[in-house]
Amino acid sequence: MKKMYIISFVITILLLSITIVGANELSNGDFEGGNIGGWSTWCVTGETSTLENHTPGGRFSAAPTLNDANGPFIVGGLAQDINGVVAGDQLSGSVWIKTENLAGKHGVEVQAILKLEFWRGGEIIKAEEAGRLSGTNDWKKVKINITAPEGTDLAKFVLLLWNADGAGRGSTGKVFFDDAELIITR
Ligand SMILES: [Ca+2]
Repeated sequence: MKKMYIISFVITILLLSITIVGANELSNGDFEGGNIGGWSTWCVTGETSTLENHTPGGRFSAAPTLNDANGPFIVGGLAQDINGVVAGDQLSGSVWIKTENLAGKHGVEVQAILKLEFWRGGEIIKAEEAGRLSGTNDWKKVKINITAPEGTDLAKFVLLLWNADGAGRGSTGKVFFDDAELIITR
């Protein structure tokens, strides 16, 4: 019996040493705090919305809008810094996005994007995007799977609003983000 315990213990240690899959690295990724606590924002209002028939689940989602319809801001978003990410870490990021008549002025698009950035010494060294939704879309889950590059000292999880044309400033319509998740496997 003792031998069996030892064998199962050794097997458990081996399995743990092969892959360690973490929990969601994001705080308030489902926005069920009824606010955007845990997220930093730039160039957007940070309102949250209560939604009926909410496909991903829960009551609240983030509903940012570019915060100056006539001003110079053509990008904005919500972000979280993820410390402790090192080269070779496997990052799996996802978020649900819904858009309603999301558009820019003068017919240009405003796009809702999931973006993962890797930083070294205060500069972006690698980034990947998914989504790029504009117009009207029902809830859609977008995902990014990516490996942290050499030199990474910080990762950022970004929910981005991006206007395709600087001349078409401002935006109309709505975008909703919900159930943001970042899992790190190392
Ligand atoms: Ca939610």
